Amino acid sequence: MVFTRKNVWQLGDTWADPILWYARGVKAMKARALNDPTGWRFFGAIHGIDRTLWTRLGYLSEQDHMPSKHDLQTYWNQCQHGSWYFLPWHRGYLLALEAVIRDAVVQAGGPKDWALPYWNYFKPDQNKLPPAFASKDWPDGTGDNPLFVEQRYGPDNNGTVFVPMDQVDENALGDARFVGGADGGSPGFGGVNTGFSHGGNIHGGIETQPHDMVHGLVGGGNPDTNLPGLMSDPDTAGLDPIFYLHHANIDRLWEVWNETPTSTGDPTASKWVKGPASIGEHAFVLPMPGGKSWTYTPGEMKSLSELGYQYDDVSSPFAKPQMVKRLERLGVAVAAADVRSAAMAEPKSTELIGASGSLRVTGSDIRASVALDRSVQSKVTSSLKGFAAAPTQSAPDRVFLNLENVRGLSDATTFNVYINVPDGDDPAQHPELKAGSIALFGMRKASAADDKHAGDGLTFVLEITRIIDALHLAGTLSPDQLHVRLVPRQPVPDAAQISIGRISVFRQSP
Ligand SMILES: [Cu+2]
Repeated sequence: MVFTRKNVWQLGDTWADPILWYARGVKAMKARALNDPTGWRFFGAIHGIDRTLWTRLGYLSEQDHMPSKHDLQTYWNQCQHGSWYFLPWHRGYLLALEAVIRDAVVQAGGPKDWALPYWNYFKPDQNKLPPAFASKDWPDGTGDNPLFVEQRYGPDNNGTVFVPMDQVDENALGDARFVGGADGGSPGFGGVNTGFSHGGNIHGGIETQPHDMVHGLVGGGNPDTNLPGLMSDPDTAGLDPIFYLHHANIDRLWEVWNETPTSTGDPTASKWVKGPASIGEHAFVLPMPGGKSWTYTPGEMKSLSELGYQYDDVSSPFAKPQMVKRLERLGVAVAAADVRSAAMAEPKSTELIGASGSLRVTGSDIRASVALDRSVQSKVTSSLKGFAAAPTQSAPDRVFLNLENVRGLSDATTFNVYINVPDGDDPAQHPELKAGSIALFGMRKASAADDKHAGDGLTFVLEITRIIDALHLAGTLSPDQLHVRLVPRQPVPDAAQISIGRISVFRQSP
C-alpha cells in the first residue's frame, strides 16, 4: 500500500474525510495520559517540553504522572534543529505520529490508507489557516473540536491566522547543496554538519525559510501575557495539530528539492547516513502503536517511495533555476548545462567583508551599519566582471548577511531585514532591498546556558547576492558601509531582551 499525502485545501471540503479522521485521531490521542507514549502530550514532548511554559499554558498540572525515567530519556526533547538532521529527524517524527493516528482511525472503523494532509501556504488563496483548524466546533456543531487551539495568535497577535506572503519564500530550493558551512556562507538547503542537535545555532536554508517563519507567524504571541502561541516555540509547537500539516509541507519541499535538476542530492557522509548513534550520541527513537519502539537513521529516511509514501504534488514552484535567473539579470547568456555546473560547484572559500558592533533589538525600527573592507569588496566586483567576460570558466561570488548570536526570550518575534533603504523612505516600499524575513524560533532555548548549550543564541544567514548584484549593475557597489534595517512585524518590547552579537557580511566564492 502507498500512502498519499494530499493538499489540505484541495480535499474538496472543510471537513473532508482525511481531516475528519485526523480530528478523531487527535481526540483519541488527547484522551491518553501524559505518560502514555502514544498520547498527544507525550508526542509534543518528544519534540520538546519546557515544564514552566507547559504549566503556564495549561498543558501540565500536578495531577499528571511523569513517564518513567527510561521513557523520558529515550523519547523526550529529541527534535533536531540547527542541524543537517533537521529534515530526516522530522520525517521520522511525522511517520510515527501518522502511524499512531492511523491506528486510532482504523480502530474506529476509518480508512486503512489514512495519511496526513499537508498545508502548502504558498499556493494562491491557500495561505489562510485551513478552516477546520479555526473552528471551535465539530461539523455537527458540538464544541470540542480537537484541531482548534486557543494559543494560536497569528501574525498580528489577534487570533486571525494566516501566512503573509511577503514574509515567506522558497528560495532555499535553489541552493544546490544539502550541507552548508558554519563559516558565514550558505548554510545549505538542509543545514550544517552537527552531532545530535536539539537546538543548534545555525539553521539551514529550508529551516529558516519557510519553516521557522511559518512557526512564528502562525503561533504569534499573546499580547496581554507575552506568552508565545504554541507554534512559536519548539518546546510547545508539537502540541498544536497544525504543526504536523506544516511539517508535512516542509517534508514535501525536501522531495521537491531532490527533484530539482540543480540539486546535488542528500548527504552521503556516514555520520549523516547512520545518524548520531553512529558517533556514540543519542539515537533517533520514537514510539509506535501497540507499545512498540522504532529506531531509525537519516539514511533510512532518504527515499519516500521506499517508505511507502508519496505527495500528490512535488512540482517546483520555479519555472527556471535561480542561477539562470541571476545570470539573466546580470546580462550573461550561458548554456543551461554550464549554469548547472556553476551552481553545483562546491564553494571554495568564504571571507568576511565587514561587521557591525553588537546591538539591541527593541521598538519598531532597528538600524545598524556594517563597515565594509574595500579590498574584499573589490574581489566581489572582479568576480562579477570576470564571470561576465568568461562565463563558462567561473561562477560569480555569492554574498551573505549574518545576524550572529541573536539572544532573547521571545521566539514569537518576526522581522524583515532590509539593506540600504534611502533615509526617510519606508522600507516596505523597497521590496528590491529586502534581504529576507526572520523568525526567532528556538532562540529562547539557544540563549539559555545549561549543561548542553553555551547560550550562544541563534545565527541567521540571509543570502543578499541579488541585492549586491543590483548595486553592482547600478555602479554603486563601493560604499564604505552597508546600512541594515530590521523591521519587526510587531514592535519588540524591552521585556523580550533581544540582542544581536554582530551583523556581518561574507563573500563565498564557488
Ligand atoms: Cu518545526
